Amino acid sequence: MVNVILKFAIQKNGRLTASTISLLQESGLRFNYGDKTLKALVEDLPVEILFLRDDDIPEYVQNKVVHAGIVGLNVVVEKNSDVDILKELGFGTCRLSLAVSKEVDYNGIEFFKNKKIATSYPNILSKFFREKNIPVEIENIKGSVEIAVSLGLADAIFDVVSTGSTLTMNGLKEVEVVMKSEAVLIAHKHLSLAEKSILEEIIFRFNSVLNAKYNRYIMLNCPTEKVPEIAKILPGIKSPTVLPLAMEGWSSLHSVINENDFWKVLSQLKEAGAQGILVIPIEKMVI
Ligand code: PRT
Ligand code: ZN
Repeated sequence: MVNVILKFAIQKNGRLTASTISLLQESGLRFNYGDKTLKALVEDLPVEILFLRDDDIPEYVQNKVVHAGIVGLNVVVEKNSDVDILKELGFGTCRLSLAVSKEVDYNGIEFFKNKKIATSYPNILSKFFREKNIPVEIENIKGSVEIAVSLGLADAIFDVVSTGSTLTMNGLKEVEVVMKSEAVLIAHKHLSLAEKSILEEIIFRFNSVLNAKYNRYIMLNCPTEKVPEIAKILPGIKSPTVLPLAMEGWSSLHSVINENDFWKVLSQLKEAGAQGILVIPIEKMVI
């Protein structure tokens, strides 16, 4: 049998690179890389990592130049690539928004009628306005989109926004969010069985890492009679572990909770009689 190697593309040098490499490494995919690395073999899995420009990844995956990869959803949608989007990875989060000069008295999407909008995402933008039946003129420019308005090149811009500080620095304000984006795992639509099984192993590992990242192990003490009430507040993976404490009538309750949910239920837990609450990070979590 021919040895199958899964070709996996990641961004070579950009905003997604560091988080992508951490996810791969936390998932036990070990490989050597440096500034000039273009490809690297993974030690214990039949996987080759290819370091590419993010714009090329969706098309390479579609054409099976590589089997799978990690790239921003915004790039996949803009390129209209015919690939499977398998998983949202929780980093590289941003939005694609319309912004106008902060002096503009903006009062709705009709503002854009017959206006000139500068963007590097012409496809997403033209689809958005086509669906709304609003005619606009799209100026396709690469890079430094934010200065288009102050240069008099356009009336508005459509670009990636994260904190919004670049817009503010350029005298602009965000007026419409058109889409939300984050890094996603994409794959070729027709992988062989062998290629699929390697990819499934990678997805399994990503899930263990990502589940662990957003969950916490929680331990607390409470009067034993309060266990059912507290267990209801903390549903856990299946049901919480309850252990007797040395002090008569008291128990220790252990469970898993999403970090965001923890802050929401903290006061409920205290009201229900929980004490000595400990919240601990989880290294890996296999459900
Ligand atoms: O060289 P290569 O082509 O591989 O990289 P690139 O320059 O095309 O992309 P890169 O590395 O800038 O971004 C890769 C991906 O990161 C994007 O496709 C998005 O999915 C995601 N991402 C997340 C962002 C941002 N956040 C972001 N803030 N991409 C770009 N930006 C830009 C934004 O356009 C603005 O100009 O960063 C600037 C600062 O944003 P604020 O709002 O935080 O000020
Ligand atoms: Zn790019």
